[in-house]
Amino acid sequence: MTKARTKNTKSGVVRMTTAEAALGALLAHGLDTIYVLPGIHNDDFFDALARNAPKTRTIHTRHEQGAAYMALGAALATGKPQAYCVVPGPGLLNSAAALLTAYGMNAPVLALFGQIPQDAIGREFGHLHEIRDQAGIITRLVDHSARIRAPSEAPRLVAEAIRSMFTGRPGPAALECAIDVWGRSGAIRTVPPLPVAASRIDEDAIKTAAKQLGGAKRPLIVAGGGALDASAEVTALAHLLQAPVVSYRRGRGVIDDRDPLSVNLPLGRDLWAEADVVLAVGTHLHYPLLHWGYDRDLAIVRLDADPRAHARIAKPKVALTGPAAPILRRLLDVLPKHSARRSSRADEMRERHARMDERLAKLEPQLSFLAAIRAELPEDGIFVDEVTQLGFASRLAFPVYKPRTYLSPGYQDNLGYGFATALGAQHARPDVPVVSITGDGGFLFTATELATAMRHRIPLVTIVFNDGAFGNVRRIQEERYGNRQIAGDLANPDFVAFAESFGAAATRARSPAELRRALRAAFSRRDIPSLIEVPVGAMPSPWEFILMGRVRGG
Ligand SMILES: Cc1ncc(C[n+]2csc(CCOP(=O)(O)OP(=O)(O)O)c2C)c(N)n1
Ligand SMILES: [Mg+2]
Repeated sequence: MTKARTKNTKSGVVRMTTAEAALGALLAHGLDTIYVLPGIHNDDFFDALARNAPKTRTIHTRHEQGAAYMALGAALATGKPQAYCVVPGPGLLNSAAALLTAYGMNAPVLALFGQIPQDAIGREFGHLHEIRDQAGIITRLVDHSARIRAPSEAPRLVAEAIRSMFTGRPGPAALECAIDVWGRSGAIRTVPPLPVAASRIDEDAIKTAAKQLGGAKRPLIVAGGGALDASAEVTALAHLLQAPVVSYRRGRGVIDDRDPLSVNLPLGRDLWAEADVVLAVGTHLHYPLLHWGYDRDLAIVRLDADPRAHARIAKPKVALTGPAAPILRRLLDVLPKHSARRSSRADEMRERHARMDERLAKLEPQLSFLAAIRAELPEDGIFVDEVTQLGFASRLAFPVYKPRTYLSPGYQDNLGYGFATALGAQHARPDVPVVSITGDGGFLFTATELATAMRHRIPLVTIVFNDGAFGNVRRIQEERYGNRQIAGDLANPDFVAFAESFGAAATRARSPAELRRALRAAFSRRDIPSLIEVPVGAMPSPWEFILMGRVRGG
């Protein structure tokens, strides 16, 4: 920490402010980047950032949701903890949709919230940005939260917050600190990063799981976001068992889509109907259990980091609790004893894929635009999905090759998440191109963060598919409500002129071939953001391939 403020007292103990102690603890955890929007409650923390400028990177946004979504994107793209810092009350609430999304996506995002003066908390004096029961609100958004009440508490509370992000159900954490506490000095004893307790592997459950899976005639694997760090293990199990792996949104990329065993949601449903044993890895099993159904003939082996998750919808035959990779490695050790050699299902799967591709072919122009993006985006480039027609189709048909190269909002599916999340991903991974696809509706949720991309030179490439509408809403009203249109048509800016007014590079592409050319130029630009507007009309509905009916359990 800076010499100006810190003073050695006795060994291992130094005198510094709460802000300096908290920042020192973040740095000790390798967390050197903070996405922020400043304000008086956090001025002392920002001064600590300024004093430590060479060691820290402070990325300021134009709205708190931008800061929180950027931290989310950075966390998703790297798998490492990322932090954001905003003022209390309105600042917290402005960031809340992103924090909620981080919770849904199990993303290690640390939120640092300011607070009104410590002694005034809960007394409703009408302090600037006061909100009733801020701590209570936070506890509804994240599993782990605390208030730093004194300088000496800061290192331990930061270390505990970061450990919590990787303990049990992974996910975000939050710390509050009052305006008059950040700058208070005290004797600080630093706390080294706290080890995440290794979870004990339940050998009995592993053996039962191995027997179930080994004896399965039609095994199926369902991979969710909890399998992202177990790609090699899931793929090895799939090969050993000749079990197809179904993934959708968060689990995309766990298995390489060039592997014939990788299947999309509708093909996964066909296979679910036939399956006798399912291995579910890090997934809510929402669509399979709630939409497709289950019965006694289906044995479910369920692996989840959160013991509360297993039996929420249906009790599994076998429950494995803990992080996916070590548990699956153990399963891979034991399984050969219980499983016969199986013949390859590659030909069968290729045929099934071909038939499914024929059904999906009606999703045009979505598929051709997605093919154009895939053709230009390098293998380890990152694609950031949105709640838009191209996004829905991408979840079914955009080939993904590696984990963390396809970022999708999961069950929150919140419109407007994409652009700022992609900015964070591109900021955290400057070594690979990142492409954000958005509708005209979703883009304008955070489009002002183009200013942030310019200020911090983030070379994100954004494609805005502009149909002049909340297209999804419009189509639902057309199909289900006698075409009584309400609240769906949009008055848009000229997106090219809009982006150029920030200093970004911008162009229009009217066909997949034009999009490829525009993308090539955009990916070669590594100093400023690029926007490509693609004017489109109404597109065919993807919902018959997503919201599908029951195939089991009557
Ligand atoms: C936070 C949030 N608000 C509202 C919705 C409901 N919603 C889903 S899709 C959509 C319209 C999307 O419009 P656009 O981004 O232009 O994409 P398009 O469907 O036109 O391709 C809306 C309003 C949502 N998913 N999330
Ligand atoms: Mg639209």
